[in-house]
Amino acid sequence: MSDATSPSRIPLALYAIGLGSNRRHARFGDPRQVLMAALDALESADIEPVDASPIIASEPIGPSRRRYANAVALVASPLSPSEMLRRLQAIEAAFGRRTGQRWSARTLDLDILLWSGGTWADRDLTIPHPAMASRAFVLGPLRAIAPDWQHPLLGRSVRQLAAKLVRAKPVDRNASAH
Ligand code: A4P
Ligand code: MG
Repeated sequence: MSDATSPSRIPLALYAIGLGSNRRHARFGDPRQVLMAALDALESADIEPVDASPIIASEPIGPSRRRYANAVALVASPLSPSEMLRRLQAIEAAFGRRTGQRWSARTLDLDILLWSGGTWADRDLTIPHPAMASRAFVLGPLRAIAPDWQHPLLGRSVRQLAAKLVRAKPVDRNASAH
């Protein structure tokens, strides 16, 4: 059945890509506009956009004081996870990302959140993204476009993880009162 010469027969993987920005870009504008430009930049001969969440504003986690714009995109691609990471890093660099300052204000941060192949772990790349299940700025947008995607390690859907995260906050204080 396989026909290696037909582009339509190349197996495509689905990726969920997290986008974040909390700096203006001289040409594109504020963080929301940076993300819109980044969503355009993701599309290429071998990266096909499937869906994109609404762009949300979120309070910063970590030392940076600036609010973020965050979104999640679903893309289909024949690229391997390592190739996809390199591609995302090239896009970050094209947007003027400064490297070497972890969690500093950045023009554009692109993370691989989930991959239809399941899990991946090497020196440069961990999939699922280790922090995704604890981050509302990831799970909120991801739920808008892929609520039924199962986290391969936690065995729960994105919808379930998001609901758990929302419940976890008020429960800390009120739970002991009941
Ligand atoms: N890496 C490993 N796994 C992955 C993956 N699944 N996707 C490696 C992407 N990269 C992955 O990342 C450092 C290295 O992680 C990469 O070289 C890659 O080989 P980085 O993007 O260069 O550094 P970073 O982003 O500063 O660090 P880190 O730990 O990735 O930070 P996060 O987790 O990306 O968090 N608050 C709000 N509200 N919204 C945000 O978007 N983002 C961060 C950054 C902090 N607070 C935030 C937000
Ligand atoms: Mg990152």
